[in-house]
Amino acid sequence: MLDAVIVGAGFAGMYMLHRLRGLGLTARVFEAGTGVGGTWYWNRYPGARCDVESMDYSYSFSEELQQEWRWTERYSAQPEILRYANHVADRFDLRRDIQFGTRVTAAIWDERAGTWTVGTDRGDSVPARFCIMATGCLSDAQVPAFPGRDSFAGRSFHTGRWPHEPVDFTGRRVAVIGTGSSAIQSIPLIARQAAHVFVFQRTPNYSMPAHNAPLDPEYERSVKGRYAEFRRQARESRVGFVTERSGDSAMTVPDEAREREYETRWNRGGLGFSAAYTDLLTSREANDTAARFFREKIRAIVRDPAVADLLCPKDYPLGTKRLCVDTDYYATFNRDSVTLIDVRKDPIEAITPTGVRVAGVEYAVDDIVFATGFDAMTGALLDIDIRGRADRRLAVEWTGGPRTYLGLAIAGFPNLFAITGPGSPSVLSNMIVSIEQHVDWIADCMAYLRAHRLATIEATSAAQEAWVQHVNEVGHTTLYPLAPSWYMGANIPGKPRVFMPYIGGVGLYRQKCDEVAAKGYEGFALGA
Ligand code: N01
Repeated sequence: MLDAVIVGAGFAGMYMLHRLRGLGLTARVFEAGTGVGGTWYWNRYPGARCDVESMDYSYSFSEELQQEWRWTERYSAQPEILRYANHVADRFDLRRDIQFGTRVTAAIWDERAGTWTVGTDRGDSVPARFCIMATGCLSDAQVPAFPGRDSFAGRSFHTGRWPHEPVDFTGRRVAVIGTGSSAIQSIPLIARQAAHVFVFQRTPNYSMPAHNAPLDPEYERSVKGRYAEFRRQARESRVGFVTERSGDSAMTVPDEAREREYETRWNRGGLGFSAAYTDLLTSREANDTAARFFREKIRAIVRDPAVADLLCPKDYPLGTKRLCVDTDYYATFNRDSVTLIDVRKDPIEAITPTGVRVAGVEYAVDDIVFATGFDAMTGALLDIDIRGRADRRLAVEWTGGPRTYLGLAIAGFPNLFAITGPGSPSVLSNMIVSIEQHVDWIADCMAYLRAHRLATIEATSAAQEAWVQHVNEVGHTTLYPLAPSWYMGANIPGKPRVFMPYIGGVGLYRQKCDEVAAKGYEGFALGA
């Protein structure tokens, strides 16, 4: 009997396997892809790149690994991150316990045996004491049900399911549907090749320049010289990496000083912009100052005023949909070969065999790129038939939105853990920091159970309800719920509108999780 089944061989699943082995526990990982890397295995679209800096976005658990691995750019591109994932898999000999090309379809709790039975699309039926979901928050790719979606006769792609061979767009007419991070990264590169790109935009996004560059060797040396401290600060920070945080309100500084600060941050690039003032994500008035700054930037870059206006976000606060980080996104709309089409007023009517139809006009294309996102945070979990005590189905338990204790565990589902699940900081943080924290917590918990000869651990309903309420309350002290974002489930028709991640901050959240463990797993029922 295995101690654990781990679902997914992305960064979470790989490290989970490594930690369990270190405890002398047995585990098998099931992975739908043919290789490791999760997000970085699937998202191979042109321009795919991390928006967290390379020195931050990497494992910290091995000093040798973090000292020896060399990143080449400030922000790593997908192929390099995938090479890193493969290097980690080889270095720690992970592959022998990973079954690739196998999708987990069911996880059923066997009340009498006190075990999970995990079923796969390959016919496996594997019992294990624990089931650990390392299924990722943005892994369930979605193509909206556009009328005629499957009638298109040309090539079509989803950014999150990109082919493994390079796709050549030279001389082709390409439709890109969506303007989230994936679209914003890929459009400039597709536009360099294509004869024409038609961008179908429903909601414009706020995007920061990346100012990507080769990694400064001096910076690399300095971080490596103090990596332990650098990582400690990241773990205790709000978002899992250290960024210069001001203690001021945007409304208490003079206008010129505020503009200067925004300019400095724009020139620095990246996600640190929202840390410019304490109230950018809590006060609409403060946020408006930053949003105005962005709109002016867009208008200064994009020559055609009508196109610039269409690219300006106006009806939701900056940062409440995930801030994007780009290279030449707005400038790409200065190309004659790029056309922006507003599908807010007139939604896409249909996909036809030869193109995309909007407001009675057909845009004839050879290729369609669906950059239409994911059923975030809950999709990958609910795609699996998960049944806990008394045959309770997770899909039913979560009808009104996800309910977890600490984003890690679910009442009624003993010995089941979710890594970076809804109710934890996950998508609002540097994912690798959050992954390592969850994996370490779960591994420590399993070691504790073994040491105390305990067979099961299960969140109590009371602790779960209190946590759900806390997550909700903290979320609603911010502006986040004002945007129709995937954080709110708003991108999936019919999905409950609940702010899913925990926005209390990575450092504070870690403290809470550690306190729970220190108090003998407070809020959990432990069974012999
Ligand atoms: O997906 P998205 P993504 N008709 O959901 C549009 C991470 N990530 O893959 O905004 C027309 O953001 C939709 O429109 P709207 C990052 O966390 C990180 O781009 O719903 N359009 C939107 O424009 C990110 O947030 C990196 O109105 C439709 C787009 O499709 C997350 O992944 C890179 C539509 C989907 O955007 C997801 O990003 C890439 C419809 N029916 C991704 N349905 C980096 O590290 C949807 N859309 C840099």
